[in-house]
Amino acid sequence: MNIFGRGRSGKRRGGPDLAARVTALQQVLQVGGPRLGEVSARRADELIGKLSQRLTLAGDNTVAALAGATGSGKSSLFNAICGSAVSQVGVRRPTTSTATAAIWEADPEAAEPSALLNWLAVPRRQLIAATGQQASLDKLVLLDLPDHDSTETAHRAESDRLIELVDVFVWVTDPQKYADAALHRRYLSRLAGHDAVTIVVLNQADRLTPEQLRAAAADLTRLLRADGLDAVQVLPTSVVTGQGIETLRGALAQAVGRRSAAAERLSADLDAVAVELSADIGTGEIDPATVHRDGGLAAAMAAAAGVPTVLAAVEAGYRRDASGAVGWPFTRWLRRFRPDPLRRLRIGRAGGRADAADTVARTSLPPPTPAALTQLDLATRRLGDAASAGLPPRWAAAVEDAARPPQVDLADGLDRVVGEADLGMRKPAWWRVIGAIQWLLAAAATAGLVWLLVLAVLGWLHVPPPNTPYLGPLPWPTLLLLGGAVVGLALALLLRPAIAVGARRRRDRVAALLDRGLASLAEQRILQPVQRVLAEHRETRRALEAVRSGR
Ligand SMILES: Nc1nc2c(ncn2[C@@H]2O[C@H](COP(=O)(O)OP(=O)(O)OP(=O)(O)O)[C@@H](O)[C@H]2O)c(=O)[nH]1
Ligand SMILES: [Mg+2]
Repeated sequence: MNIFGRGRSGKRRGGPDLAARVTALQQVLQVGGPRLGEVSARRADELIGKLSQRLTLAGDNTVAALAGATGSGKSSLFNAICGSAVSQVGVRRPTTSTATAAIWEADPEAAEPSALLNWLAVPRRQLIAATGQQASLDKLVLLDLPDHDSTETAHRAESDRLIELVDVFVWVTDPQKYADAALHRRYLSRLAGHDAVTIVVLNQADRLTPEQLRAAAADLTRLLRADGLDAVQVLPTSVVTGQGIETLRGALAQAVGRRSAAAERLSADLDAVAVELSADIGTGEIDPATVHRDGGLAAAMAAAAGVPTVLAAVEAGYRRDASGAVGWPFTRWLRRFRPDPLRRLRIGRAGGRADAADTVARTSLPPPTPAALTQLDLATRRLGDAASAGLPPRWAAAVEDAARPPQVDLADGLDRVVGEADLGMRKPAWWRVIGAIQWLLAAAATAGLVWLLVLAVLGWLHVPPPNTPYLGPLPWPTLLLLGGAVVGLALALLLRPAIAVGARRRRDRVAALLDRGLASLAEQRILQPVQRVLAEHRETRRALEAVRSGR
């Protein structure tokens, strides 16, 4: 009889790929880190330890354990399978306080698998010759465990410890205790998915009539389904009448013969841990490549960085410099009364740049207003919310944290972008040409003025004036003075629209430059950290997929 569940027994599960699945689980823990739940991560970590130990001890042995409530008949069944009174059966409850191991070995020369037994830490051992009726159990290590419902906490601890380590569980229950809620909650429901390595025995069958036994078995089967053990069948036994003992022996022989119970148990453990971890990881995340600095964030960063103030200063600075270079030389001195807006903000001029060794850019831009900071905060929060859509809480929190770097850092970064930007305040070539023409015109006007003054002084002194040359009807000195002054002034006035166009163009160029600077700041401080968390989530999720057996 195949009591290991429908159609599963022949299928070797979890064998060669176990190592790959363990590696994947290690990757889940490593990449997922603190964003996994503590309990599930600790279980996974313990499982990795157990797996590597059990796999190195693999050998040919299959370890099965008789577990159950006190008085259910574990020791009696153990002795019945061993064929002799190896374990003490008693009327005093509980009877068994330390586990006993029976080891079936056909080869009389073979030593007991001491490494395995030491790992299990079971000191009481009985070697049984696997010959004759016992031959089918060759390589079985059967443990008689203390009860799990004891008044003695040490019994329960020992039972729990070994239940974690064994390959095959034989749950021994009896007509009185099979429905015990603690048994189902604490043990059987945690074995969901371990159907292939679980045997459930309803012992003391002799205490029931055949109808009662059928009803009890059906009831227990229903409870097992509710525990998530979908394929486990209930095996009725009686040590008194011998009912079911051979079937139980056959089931154990089958587990030993398959030689894969250890791998199957570990595989089921991996599946259980994967299910637990999947709650911490979820089913998907948004594509990291779709995380962008949308309009809201770009605008909020620009406002917080004081970009509008900078651009206004750049435009005004250009006008000021231009009128200094190409304006009418006679009114240029007025410029002194107009302060340099860029120098005032300590940006764009040599003095305003942070020197390389200095870690803090020091512009004198007014600090971002509370309203601008609120906008920035809102924009990063929105980005964090959008990027964390569909993630379990710890991952969502990690994404949101990444999207919101400390405000001081961000403000410092914004100031740096503005402070370090090359605002391109070089003087255009045409300024120099026009400037030279202006100087020539001014020089001509000045020469004309001096000439006229000399003529006037000579006239006042009644010294006969030298001949004044004429150009047409106009004397040269007058022509020089008026021509120089009028043409210079006209030139200055005519160039005003050109200066306005130049100022706007420079403003646009600086706007684009600052936008690039802010984009790269957003990239470094916000988008990349968010993308990194999303990429790690994806990596963890994919590693978890590789942990599952795919059954
Ligand atoms: N009628 C009947 N009595 C049984 C059967 N199996 C065991 N018993 C009796 O039940 C009592 C307990 O049996 P044990 O084998 O010591 O039970 P245990 O599960 O090992 O108990 P602990 O060691 O205390 O956990 C003993 O008196 C047995 O004789 C059975 O199939 N039918
Ligand atoms: Mg016992």
